[in-house]
Amino acid sequence: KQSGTVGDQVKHKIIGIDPGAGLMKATDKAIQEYELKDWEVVEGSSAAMTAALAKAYENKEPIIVTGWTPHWKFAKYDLKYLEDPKKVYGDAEFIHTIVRKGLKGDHPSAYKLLDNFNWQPADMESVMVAMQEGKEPAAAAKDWIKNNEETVNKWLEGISTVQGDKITLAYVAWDSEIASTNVVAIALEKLGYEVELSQVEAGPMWAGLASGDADAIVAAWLPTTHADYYKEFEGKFEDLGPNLEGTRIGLVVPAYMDINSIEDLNK
Ligand code: PBE
Repeated sequence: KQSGTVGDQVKHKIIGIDPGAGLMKATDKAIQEYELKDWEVVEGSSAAMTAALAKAYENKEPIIVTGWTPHWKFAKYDLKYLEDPKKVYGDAEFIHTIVRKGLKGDHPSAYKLLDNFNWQPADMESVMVAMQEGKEPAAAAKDWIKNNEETVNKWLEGISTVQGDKITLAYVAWDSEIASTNVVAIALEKLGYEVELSQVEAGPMWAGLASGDADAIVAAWLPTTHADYYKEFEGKFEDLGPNLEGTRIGLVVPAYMDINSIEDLNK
């Protein structure tokens, strides 16, 4: 049994991810709203966060991370979201596909495929689990596409093929978006596109889409997580709507920890 308050046990640290993530902005807000005065959100990356979680979990040590669903960590570990009575992290939301202005005229086939792209949280999670188990993202995506022919054929149905036209997809190295972006890239390749994957930070991802440097993203968490970016660039992109429904963000802890709510962090 751990002694001291939860804050003492984890040295008043919440293990965060990349600073541009909406989840990080929401966590800063949570610190304010729940008056977590001497708490610190540690900036890092998705990979650093999951490494810290793995290490703590192996040793049954306490840890608090910024987390989201869909994510392989819920398949691998027994975890729970801390309750958020003030709803700082919003409700369940959607992931949207967003394209640059003019894509429809320039690359109608890619536009149609991107508009059709739609899958379930369990699909995304299965690609993430395969990646986590050591598969290269492209190979994990290929396997998923092979095993889900019916779904993929629906995305591709009736769309004319092209001959090596170039499409750039921007994304952030969040495990969920590595999965989705690789799957869409392979679907585009089936149509004959040559796809470049451009890994950037969240701000540059949105800015690149608005400026036309990137053709599309499948990584827009809305209406809450990326609300600021959406507002900042609104009018400079085309929103094709949700490609996945049922995401969640928040503070996540191992189930063996004896706390249930963000409010408990103040005790
Ligand atoms: N995430 C994963 C991102 C969106 C996708 C929840 C880490 C974010 O917080 O911006």
